[in-house]
Amino acid sequence: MSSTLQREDIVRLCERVEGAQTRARAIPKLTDEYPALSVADGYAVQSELRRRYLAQGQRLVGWKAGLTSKAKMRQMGVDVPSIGFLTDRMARPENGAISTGDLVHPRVECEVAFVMRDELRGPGCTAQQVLAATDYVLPALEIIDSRFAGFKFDLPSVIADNGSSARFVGGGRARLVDELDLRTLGVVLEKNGEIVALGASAAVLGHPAEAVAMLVNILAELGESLAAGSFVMSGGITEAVAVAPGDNVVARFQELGSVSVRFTE
Ligand code: OOG
Ligand code: MG
Repeated sequence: MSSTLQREDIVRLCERVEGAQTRARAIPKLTDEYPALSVADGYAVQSELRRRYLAQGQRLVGWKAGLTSKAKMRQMGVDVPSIGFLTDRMARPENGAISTGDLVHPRVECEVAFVMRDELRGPGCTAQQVLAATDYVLPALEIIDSRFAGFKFDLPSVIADNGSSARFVGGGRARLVDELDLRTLGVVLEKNGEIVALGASAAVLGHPAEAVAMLVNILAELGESLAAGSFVMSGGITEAVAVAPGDNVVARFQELGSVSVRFTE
């Protein structure tokens, strides 16, 4: 993927996104100032952000696919999937408290997460290859937090903002992929004891492993591979649900158990 941005523009946009992420301040979407920003430009900014965070001592632990279900695409008005990176700084324990003070306007998504046993490298990666390279799957909650005002963006802007990545929580029961039909897992998302969303895993590109294959193929375009041991989120099955301090959220997955978090100031 080749960006047409000058190096100084990449750095400038990256600093803007990094500032919004670390100060939890909303900024206008990047295309307001750079209307010609392309998907490749978005990934150039995201790669610079990853380079900076790793240089600051954060550890890359995996990747996330986003906008992989119709529910998510409809909610966000974007119809092309994207990827982002995950670092140890974003990981939170199951049943833990997540502070909202350092987030802009958090939303929660329920996802199937994959932990990779073998490295995968595109192009041409298939869902079959993903399943063969997977150590196990587990249920996960992703807390997304767009740094763009009103949670409104377009594809290049959200990619530059690392796919709205903020926090993630793995939990429930780890399972081997050959013990499950990963297309038909039902999930119920509850907030404060009430069902706020429900769906089935096939909502994610027909099969969540397809989202991981897509991610590996985008990584190849960025000159990267998916390392063994990576934690990979395959994308929200339902629309994302806004959360506030005091909220308790639990995602109950068929076969995979449940994963929960609560939110504080
Ligand atoms: C982009 C991130 C989407 C998912 O699972 O679809 C995402 C956004 O909606 O802010 O993480
Ligand atoms: Mg997500």
